[in-house]
Amino acid sequence: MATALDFESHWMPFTANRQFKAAPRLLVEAKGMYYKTSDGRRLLDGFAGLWCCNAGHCREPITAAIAKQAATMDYAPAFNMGHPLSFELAARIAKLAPGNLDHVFFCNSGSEAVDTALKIALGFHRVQGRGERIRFIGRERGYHGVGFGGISVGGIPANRKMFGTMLQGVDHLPHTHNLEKNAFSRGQPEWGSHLADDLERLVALHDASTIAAVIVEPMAGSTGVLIPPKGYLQRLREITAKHGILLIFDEVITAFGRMGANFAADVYGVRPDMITFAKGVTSGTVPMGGVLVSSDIYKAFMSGPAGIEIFHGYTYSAHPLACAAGIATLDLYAAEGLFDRAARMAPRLEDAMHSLKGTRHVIDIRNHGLVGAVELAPRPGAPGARAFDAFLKCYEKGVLVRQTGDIIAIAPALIVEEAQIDQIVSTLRDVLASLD
Ligand code: PXG
Repeated sequence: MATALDFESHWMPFTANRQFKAAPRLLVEAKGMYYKTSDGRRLLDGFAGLWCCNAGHCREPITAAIAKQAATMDYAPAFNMGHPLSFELAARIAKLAPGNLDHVFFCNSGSEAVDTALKIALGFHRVQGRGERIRFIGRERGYHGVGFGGISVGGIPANRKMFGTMLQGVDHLPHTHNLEKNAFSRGQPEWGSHLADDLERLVALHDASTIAAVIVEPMAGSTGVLIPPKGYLQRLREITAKHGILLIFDEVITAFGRMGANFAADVYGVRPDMITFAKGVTSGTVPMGGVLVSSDIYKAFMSGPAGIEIFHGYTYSAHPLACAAGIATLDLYAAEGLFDRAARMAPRLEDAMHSLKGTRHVIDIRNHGLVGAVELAPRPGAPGARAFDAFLKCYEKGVLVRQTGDIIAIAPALIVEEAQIDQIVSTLRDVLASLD
């Protein structure tokens, strides 16, 4: 008999450790749309891992490319040396990206991508003699990872309150979530584009000459799937452009097919100056993140003083295994037309999600692309408890969903079948009906 696992040493991230270790939920295998649990149950993955395994789990072309690369060249120094795969992958990503977003800086996670983008913004202004542009504008309910930069521009109180003063000189736009105006919207809500005008107020307060960049998630995933109101992102683009402020889209969740296109920037028809990505670039197989920057930004650095243009980078920037995984992943997305498939399945997910209207506890349903969310009325005095119970019960019934606050989010791999969407939603329906 195998020895019992000792759960003590691993301090788990974003997890109630004591609660989890008292009743662990362990996954041991994955294939396609399914996980297998340590007690031998099959679990339908309604969340693509954590918004990342867009091609489905353990797809052979990707795992084979990783295995081959691991045996061919495990690692190459990231500074002053190169390897061919990083250049190939950067060119491939640039080709997918909108407009003049055509250079890629690689890192290993969404958090690193965000901190990298913020540093590039500061450097961009400085190399052009505008070193006083040092402020960042984020947004309430924004999630930009867990680096000090990311939590500073992010707008999640729990992620910030324990960690002191963070970056100075950061201000926040209001979030766009409003159930009185927009409950049960399908796709982009009608109300709320004017919330972008608050940026003019912040510009008036701080003066444009002090602001480096605005960063937002085009679709805010982590805090409960907040879909941008019609016209909102366009307005942010107009105001930032008018004042010489860079616009960064954090597409860690939305890039690589999640919204039914290459990037959310394509879906919403707005071109930012930088896009951060991670997750889907390798379909979650090997950690990788990156920042896509415009040719203007790249050129500005390349016109600066000779020598190293940016004193930034990671030991594992463009790691060969991640690059091999990335190339194989992009090949697979293209070969199977998975982004188009996501666009085709989106209406099916929309209809299925909205069929939950009227189910017990449900106060809102929202969706865009291959993303859906159900917001529940909180239990009095116990915010988040009802949705966490829903997550646990779905898990017991063989479906993995994601809980954040009183919201249940759904974001299946892009290979999801219609019957699997129906199973996810009908499980959720049964669970909600049975919950206190
Ligand atoms: N930016 C955005 C927009 C994200 O969604 C990050 C940055 C940070 O990425 P890393 O790779 O450093 O974790 C993220 C991550 C959830 C959930 O349940 C979302 C994320 C991670 C884990 C869970 O919504 N997003």
